[in-house]
Amino acid sequence: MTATQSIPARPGPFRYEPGTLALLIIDMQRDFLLPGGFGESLGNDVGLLRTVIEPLRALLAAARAAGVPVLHTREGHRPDLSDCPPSKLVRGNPSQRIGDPGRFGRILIRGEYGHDIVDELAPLPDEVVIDKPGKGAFYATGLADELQRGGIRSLLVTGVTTEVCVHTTVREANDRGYECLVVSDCVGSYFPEFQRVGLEMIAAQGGIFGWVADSAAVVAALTTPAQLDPSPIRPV
Ligand code: TIU
Repeated sequence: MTATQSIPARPGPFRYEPGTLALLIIDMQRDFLLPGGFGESLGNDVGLLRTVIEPLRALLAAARAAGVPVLHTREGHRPDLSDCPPSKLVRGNPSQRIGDPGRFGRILIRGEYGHDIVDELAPLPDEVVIDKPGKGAFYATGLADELQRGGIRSLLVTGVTTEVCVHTTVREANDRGYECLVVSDCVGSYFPEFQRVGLEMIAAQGGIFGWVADSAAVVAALTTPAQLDPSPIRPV
């Protein structure tokens, strides 16, 4: 018998073995969350995304207190843009594209102030930070190796934006056998309708990509002792 934990979720309880769970925080970078960054350069109002910071800060504190490993990602590119496909480079406002000077340094370029994670969610020295050139966190990164090394099978997925980097990452993770719980108030979109539909898509069809629950349900589980459970959870 293994000790398992269960979180009330849609479309049904999300069960996991506590030692195999990690918190994945996608792209909570200044370039997406602060005025003057990449998100705004694409024509977006960054205000909606900022609602994610406080609930995610509380969830991050609970995960750290429970000993749940935390992995952060950052979307961005090398200063010479050699890892940025031309198709990505030419999109958006022609006067403010990836690599151009923005209010917080060159937009979405590694090492620049705007590329880094917002102060409220700053990684601790022992937490993994994955730099990714794409929308998905598995593409051209060491994330799969990190998860395997840590024995991780279940992911609490948070960050921005719901329908772009969160969705792409959840789909990638699902195809690789990871069980993903998307935390509804800890993911954000520039578009309210995409937020709603993005979350519905995850849990539809019996959980086609994963599960959805709010941070209150997740924090409650993280602070409750696991139960001995006779029915095994299918391994990755
Ligand atoms: N534009 C948009 O919604 N998102 C991105 O470009 N990247 C992430 O979602 N991180």
